[in-house]
Amino acid sequence: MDSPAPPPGQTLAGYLASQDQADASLHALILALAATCAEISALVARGALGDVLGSAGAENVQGEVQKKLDVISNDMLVACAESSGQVAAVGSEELEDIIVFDKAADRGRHLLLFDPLDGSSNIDVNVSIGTIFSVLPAPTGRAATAQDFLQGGRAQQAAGYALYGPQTVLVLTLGQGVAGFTLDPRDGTWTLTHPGLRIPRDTREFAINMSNQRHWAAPVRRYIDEALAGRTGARGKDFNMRWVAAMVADVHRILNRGGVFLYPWDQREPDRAGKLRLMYEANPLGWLVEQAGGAASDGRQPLLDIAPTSLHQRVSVVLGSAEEVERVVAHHAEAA
Ligand code: AFP
Repeated sequence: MDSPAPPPGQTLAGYLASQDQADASLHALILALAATCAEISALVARGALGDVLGSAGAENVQGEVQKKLDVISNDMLVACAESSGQVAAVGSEELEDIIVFDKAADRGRHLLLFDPLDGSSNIDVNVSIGTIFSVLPAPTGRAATAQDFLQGGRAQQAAGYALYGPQTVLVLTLGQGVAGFTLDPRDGTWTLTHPGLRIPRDTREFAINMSNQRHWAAPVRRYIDEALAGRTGARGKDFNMRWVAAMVADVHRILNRGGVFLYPWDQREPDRAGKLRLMYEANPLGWLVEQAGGAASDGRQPLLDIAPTSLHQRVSVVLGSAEEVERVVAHHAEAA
């Protein structure tokens, strides 16, 4: 049973102190991450005035051109993890290899994974972007290795994101439901404004990049065709569509009013499981969605049940309102 939702108006520190799970080092890490996200938010808000827009002139491990803000926010989160003293090692979308803070010692109880700036293509056009993070347990009695990061999504101790939109919000789960906090940019404080977020089981809204339609597998085409057919089709209701091109923003909308998000495998690169990354995008957001009563799948199995094989592993993603995710999974099962 989930704990009853705490009252709105609490500070982040107060909320953490009220949780059943009294893990002081985890709470200290979350407070440190929240403070760094508040700093990133201030940089994002200054935009061109802060000389943070545009390209950094390099590519990341995914072969994507890095934006200045990708690099800046990555460096800020690495520094935050190290100075917090709670983290043994970090992995990031922007770093090919993990960083171990002390190779000679058992330092920090957690492993931290992050996508420092999700939705990079939105930065220069002033559309929502975010930071996603996932916290895993670190090994004890020895320094962490890359292998230690390959833990399934159900091993996460905390997961969350900061969304830099019209408001900056921090949405968090420690495995006891999902809570949302709003940043007051005047003093950098986070206040609980969205306790006990729940995703309705059904919806009339989907999010997918429709320009890839001709490349999708048959079960995904069938699901979207049925939605597009509207009230005279198999679904008997009209659907609306949204696509922000920042998963963190699409997931935030789904956590607040329901919906389903898909970034499926497609046949342009058949050997690639999908576009999105399992460890620092799909797993943390998938856990948040499950904790809010939704479902998260790769079309065949829950995202959180996937046994990871590499840090930058990609995955096909369907998540959001449970009824819709179940339908996509059923279409895949039928096709198989
Ligand atoms: P970037 O961070 O490289 O912009 O990618 C964002 C993202 O991983 C995810 O947040 C979006 O949902 C998805 O890619 C958008 O992809 P398309 O540009 O193919 O629509």
